[in-house]
Amino acid sequence: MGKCTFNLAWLDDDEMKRWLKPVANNKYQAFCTLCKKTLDKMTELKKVEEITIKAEELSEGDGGGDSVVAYYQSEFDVHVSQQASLDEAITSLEPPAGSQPSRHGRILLKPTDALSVNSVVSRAMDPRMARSTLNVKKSFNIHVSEAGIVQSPGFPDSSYPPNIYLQWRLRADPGHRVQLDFHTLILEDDCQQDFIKLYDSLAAIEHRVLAEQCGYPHGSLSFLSSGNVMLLTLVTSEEKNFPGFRANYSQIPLTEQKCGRTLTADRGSFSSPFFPSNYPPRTTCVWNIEVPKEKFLKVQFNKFFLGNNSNQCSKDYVDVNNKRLCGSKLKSTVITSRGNTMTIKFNSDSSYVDQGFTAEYEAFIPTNPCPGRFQCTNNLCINKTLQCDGWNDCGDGSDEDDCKCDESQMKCKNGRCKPKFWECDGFDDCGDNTDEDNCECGIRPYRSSRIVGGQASREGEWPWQVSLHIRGTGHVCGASVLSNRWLLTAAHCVQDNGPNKYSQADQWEALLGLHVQSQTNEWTVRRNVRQIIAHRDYNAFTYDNDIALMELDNNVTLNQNIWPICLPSPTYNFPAGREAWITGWGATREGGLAATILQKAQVRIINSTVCKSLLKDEVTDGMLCAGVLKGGVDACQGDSGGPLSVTAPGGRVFLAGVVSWGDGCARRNKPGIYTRVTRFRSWIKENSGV
Ligand code: 4AZ
Repeated sequence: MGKCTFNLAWLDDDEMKRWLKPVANNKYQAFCTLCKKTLDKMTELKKVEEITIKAEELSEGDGGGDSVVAYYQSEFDVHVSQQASLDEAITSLEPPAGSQPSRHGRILLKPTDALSVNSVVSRAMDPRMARSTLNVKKSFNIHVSEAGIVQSPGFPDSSYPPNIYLQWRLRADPGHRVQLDFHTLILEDDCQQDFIKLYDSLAAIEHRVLAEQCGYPHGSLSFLSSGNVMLLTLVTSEEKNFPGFRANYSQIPLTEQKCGRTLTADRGSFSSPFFPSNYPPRTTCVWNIEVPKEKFLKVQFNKFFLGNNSNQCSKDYVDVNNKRLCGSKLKSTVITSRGNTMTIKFNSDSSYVDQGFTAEYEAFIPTNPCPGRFQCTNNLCINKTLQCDGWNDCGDGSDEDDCKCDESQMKCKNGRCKPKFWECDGFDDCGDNTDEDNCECGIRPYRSSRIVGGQASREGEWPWQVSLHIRGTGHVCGASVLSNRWLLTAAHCVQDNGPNKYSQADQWEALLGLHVQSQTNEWTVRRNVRQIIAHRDYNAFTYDNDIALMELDNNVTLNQNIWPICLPSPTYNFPAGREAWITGWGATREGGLAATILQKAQVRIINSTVCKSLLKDEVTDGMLCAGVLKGGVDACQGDSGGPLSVTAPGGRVFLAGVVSWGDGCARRNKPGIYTRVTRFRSWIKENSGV
């Protein structure tokens, strides 16, 4: 007999029939001795067809074909004050770690003609999955021998329903793993409300959780089981529902990607199994490196993501010559041996997986560790040209110490040289923050204190916001202050439109330091425009390169309501999920009227792949998506050209995008599209000097 697996609370009648073995007319025997309760229910069934149980359909794990894994879910209603004692009672059912199962604590049945129970594990359930308000509970059985797709209800056309608990039980053929790759995953940010949980099991048992995800996860979303089963669960809350997920499932032979081997070359590389996918749980790999006797070895871990640090690295870890590494390391880690051999062991426990590691090793002669190259303090060898180039190539910064700066570089207080371009970009490039001292942009000099779904801002809150007026018409577009002379706006704002000659500078008037349309005050400055420089590759059909500079006819004196926003360096990436603000006097609903008081609204940067999948029109690499996917918050007509601003960790505000286009305004799953300013950083510099 194969292994049988079930979770009593989830069995429907059809499934219960599978657990019966007809032994005589209308008499049945259960396969599992723990199914007593199921059997009682069975007797109510009038007729049960004989069903052949296929071992592979029911099997779990790879431990041979003659054992049974049975899941039994009990629910107890207890007063809050008794919860702790119930948990204690459940724990006390467990035999002490490492001990053999015995008849102590729990009776292990051993009927003569059925199964012998040799291990019973009891765990409390995740209370979020036992919520009384969950009104839809469903499970789906999927055999993954043929690849296919699993997705949340309604995906991608509508958001998932509230208050549901769904399970997808994924089974592979014996001798295979289940592979699950998420193509899209967008849930509510708060995991207490909506979440998915993946298990290396067919039941939602906590010691077999592979991963829990909510919001907009950034890490790898490709998962593998240790055996031939995996469980995917989705729990949602009462409100604020999001698009959900789509994932591809398939199976791969267990033998594929056997990890660990013996390495004898002078240099080489290796990685955790299935990198960059998450490694499977319950996996051990050993690499033995052996080089000629006169050489020593060093191994460098370039990527290292092994979950959260655990006590003494007892969960997932890498062991290098008996030194354990665990957790996640953002910088390269180098370990050197004082001999010609090295043993590297990777171990993952039964729960919570991560992306793993990549490593390179190299043999070296102890008297000349880096022939022809620079030796870092951490023993890494790097190309000499990488010394003093502003980048931390060693990982410990030693290649940037004691440098002589050239003309294009600035000297940090700590002696390091960094490209001048990096000054005042909101990042501590020096390591002692001296590249960010005495900077001027992106601050709010004075704070006394449309946009759809926003709220009125306070005066002086967005001192880089500009209102661009066409003489005789009034407000048409937004713009951002880059300096006392230059503004940045959208190219589509400055295109001729029939009789309207928007490309001509003399048609425009820029109002800086404005708060309420048609109410100027002592801080408001009105300027004519000297010249307009629209990007020459602006495409009026696709809105690609939707960016333009405006030079004012006279410099403005910065004041408490007029201040430049910072421009991000070209290499900066605004990560998906990052909070951003949109501001403007545009329409407060699609097709609606423009706002009089400057409006503000909070949105989030949206992953480009997700964004491309949501919009019909092309989203190019020069565009950035931001919004609130459930709808209701967005830029709209009249906000174009205005800023999408992001506050850097140091508190200064950076221009991430220029309001460009969208599919209507504030529609569900239709984020706003912004010109990606980092792409145009050098174009701005070349054309304005800013
Ligand atoms: C516009 O017409 C416009 N929802 C700007 C932004 C968006 C839509 C329209 C984004 O100026």
